[in-house]
Amino acid sequence: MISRRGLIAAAPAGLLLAGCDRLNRSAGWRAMLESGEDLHKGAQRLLGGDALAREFRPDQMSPVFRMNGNTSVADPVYRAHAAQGFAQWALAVDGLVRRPLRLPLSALKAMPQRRQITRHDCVEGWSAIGQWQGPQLAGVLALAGVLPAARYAVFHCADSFGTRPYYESIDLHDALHPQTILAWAMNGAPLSEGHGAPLRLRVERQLGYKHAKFVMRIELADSLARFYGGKGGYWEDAGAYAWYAGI
Ligand SMILES: Nc1nc2c(c(=O)[nH]1)N[C@H]1C(S)=C(S)[C@@H](COP(=O)(O)O)O[C@H]1N2
Ligand SMILES: [Mo]
Repeated sequence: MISRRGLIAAAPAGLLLAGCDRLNRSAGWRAMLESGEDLHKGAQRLLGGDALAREFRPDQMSPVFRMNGNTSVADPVYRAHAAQGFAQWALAVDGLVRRPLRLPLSALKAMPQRRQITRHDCVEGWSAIGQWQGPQLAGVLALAGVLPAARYAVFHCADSFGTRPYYESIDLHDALHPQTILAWAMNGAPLSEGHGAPLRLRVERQLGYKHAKFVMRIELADSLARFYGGKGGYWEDAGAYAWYAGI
């Protein structure tokens, strides 16, 4: 179980609490946060004692951060949202959760924010240092109330290669890591489409392909077997890269 106090205590320096007061004034949100009782005990233990990826100073940020993989999305539903600046868009959080959620960008922005300057390492042999901002995935999962049977968070993306949608997955250990965030901003501005607007995963201790862009839906699951090729991600199913891409 993750209490709200536990979440904040576990968050390293740099966590921005600006959005917190506003959130606290809303009784509904507060009740949801305080009833984040559902995350199982093992998860809380992991949240506390895990190594952090290195963080960098602003002057170390790369002047150019390359875009890779899909840099635009053809899906008509996505295009309609993009045309409205994602004002009507909402992230779905469902599967093995007590309270399926639909979180608009405004709600994600109103949650406590984490801002981190990290190095992105692509398996193709390039790296870039950039700043990312968004709520911790742990906070979003606490709102939804992860059921004890859940073992993985599966990220469904809006883009595809041919007919195969991009998707990724991580286990709860990484999902609850303090540097695992749902970034809506990069280098101080809302995400560009190329970098994954409106929302992308940052899972800082794994390689680039795990950092799902264009995230539309997060599904909690007990197994990866029933998703697409069953290996937990687009590149994993293609036999190209491993599911666990720790660096
Ligand atoms: N939805 C989606 N996410 C994705 C990809 C993609 O093609 N589609 N490419 C991955 C790869 S291989 C990398 S290196 C990074 C690139 O992120 P960037 O374009 O912001 O540099 O996104 C990852 N996430
Ligand atoms: Mo990559």
